[in-house]
Amino acid sequence: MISMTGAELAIALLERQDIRVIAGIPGGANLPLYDALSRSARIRHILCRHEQGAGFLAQGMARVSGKPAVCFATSGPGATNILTAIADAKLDSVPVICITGQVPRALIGTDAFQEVDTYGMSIPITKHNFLVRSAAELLEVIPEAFTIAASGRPGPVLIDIPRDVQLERVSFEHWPEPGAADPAPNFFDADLEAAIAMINAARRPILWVGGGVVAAGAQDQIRRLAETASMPVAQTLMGLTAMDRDHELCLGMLGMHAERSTNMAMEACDLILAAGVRFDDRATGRVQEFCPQAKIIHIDIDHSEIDKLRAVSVGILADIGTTLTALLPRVAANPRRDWIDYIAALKKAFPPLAPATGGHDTPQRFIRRVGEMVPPNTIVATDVGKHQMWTAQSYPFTAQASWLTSGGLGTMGFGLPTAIGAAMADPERKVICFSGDGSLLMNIQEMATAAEQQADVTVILLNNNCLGLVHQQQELFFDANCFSSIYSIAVDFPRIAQGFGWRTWDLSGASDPDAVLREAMAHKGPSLVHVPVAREEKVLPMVPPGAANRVMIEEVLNV
Ligand SMILES: Cc1ncc(C[n+]2csc(CCOP(=O)(O)OP(=O)(O)O)c2C)c(N)n1
Repeated sequence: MISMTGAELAIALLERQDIRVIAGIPGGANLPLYDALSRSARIRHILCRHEQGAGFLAQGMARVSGKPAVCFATSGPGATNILTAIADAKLDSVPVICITGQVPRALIGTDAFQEVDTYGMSIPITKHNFLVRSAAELLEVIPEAFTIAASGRPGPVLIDIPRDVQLERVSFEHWPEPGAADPAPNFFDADLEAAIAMINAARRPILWVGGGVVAAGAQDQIRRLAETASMPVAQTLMGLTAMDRDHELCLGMLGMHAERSTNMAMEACDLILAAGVRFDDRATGRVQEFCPQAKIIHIDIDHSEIDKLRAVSVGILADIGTTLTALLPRVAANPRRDWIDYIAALKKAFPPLAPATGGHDTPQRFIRRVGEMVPPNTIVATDVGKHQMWTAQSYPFTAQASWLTSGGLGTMGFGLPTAIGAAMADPERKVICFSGDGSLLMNIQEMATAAEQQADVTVILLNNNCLGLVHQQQELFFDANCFSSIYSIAVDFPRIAQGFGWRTWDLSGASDPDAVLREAMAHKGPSLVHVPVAREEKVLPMVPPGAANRVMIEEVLNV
């Protein structure tokens, strides 16, 4: 008979799930868990400075490893602080297991100190959640949480454990099996047949790839299908590492901040093979007017995505890699000269705004320059704003890179803690984080965590001293009434970073910015590169929110 407390059992079950790192912050309601964690020989704890930071650290670990990662928070404010990172994980399908402490069972519902209904609040922002009623339940709940988080379309699971359950003794005979992902559903042969026939018959097909391709690791099959069938590839924000950006068939990102030629190619296509995408409005524009001439084949692991926003001709509920592997040998090689020439003509008529080479004269060319200096498998994180969109447009992504961005929720403050988590999960790879001054301030306290862990993370701060993307929308859509988007003090970010023990470089006025950047990129350990950016620099093109993708703004006179 095995006997231990609920807290010891929870930690032992996490060890059996092969968890090596947990990010979190202790408090009254999860102290028994922390006490048990202190005795774990296998799990290292990363003490964050804010629970949102812990949630994003776990996201960084999960996004890079593809496996569930764990974060801890106490009840009440600890739990509410971490919820943003959990909602973010839900929208971007990231397998995070969040374990919160709760007030003792007898006090639940009494407005006890630091009591909030974490279970209730987390229902709509998790894939699943549990309120544990006894220590014995943990034997089922913890493995099941891992199964749910990793199966099908991944997502966050929250486990709320009352303090007295953590202290309760439990005896049991056998350890449960660790939770693992269920096998993916298989496609129906008839659907595959239909998809093959449609691809072979199409005259102007496009492959539209999203985060699901990256999660499935199906980049190789995507490239082979594109090359065999001469299908140009359009990417969602989450799918930017589904294919090398510099591949001749890659059209880059579609939608709100796409090249005009990419959105026009979508407009003209007669077939879309949509793989691992969710028809997000930032990608489709006004969805009723999206690709008006196209039939749609949709491959996705989540049945609720198929036919959700647009009726499709063929929906395939299966793993993308398995489906494409079965489909590939039956797709006819076809040069589709007319279609490829048409797209080349579009690119000539509407030359790309994304730079072909790096430099220091615009933020886009600067971002490309950074990409030219770092290895192709670099982990690239961003915050949210113009700098994020410039990175999406201009960074030379490869299929070996990892791209960590808050796509669905668009959470400022995502970048730094997620980049730290990425560095923890894969210390061998270079991790860079493009951030904005507004976003960096939202989780800047995690600089202390990075310094403590000596995380090899370089934050590249594109500082325009304003809430840039909001400022741009006010300029374009609110008659340049730039209310509350410009900061009136200039924060000295290098000094602040130095105060946290970071190495810093400043490109303001640098006579040889390439040399400074090269030195910064060669550095190991937490570091900041400060890059001043003019407020007037815009993210263009831009489709106005709610408009069809063909309505693109390409030039704006600065006001
Ligand atoms: C938590 C949060 N609050 C507000 C917003 C709305 N928002 C979107 S972009 C943006 C400005 C971002 O500014 P900054 O980080 O400096 O980046 P920039 O656009 O200047 O590159 C704001 C306020 C958001 N996305 N997330």
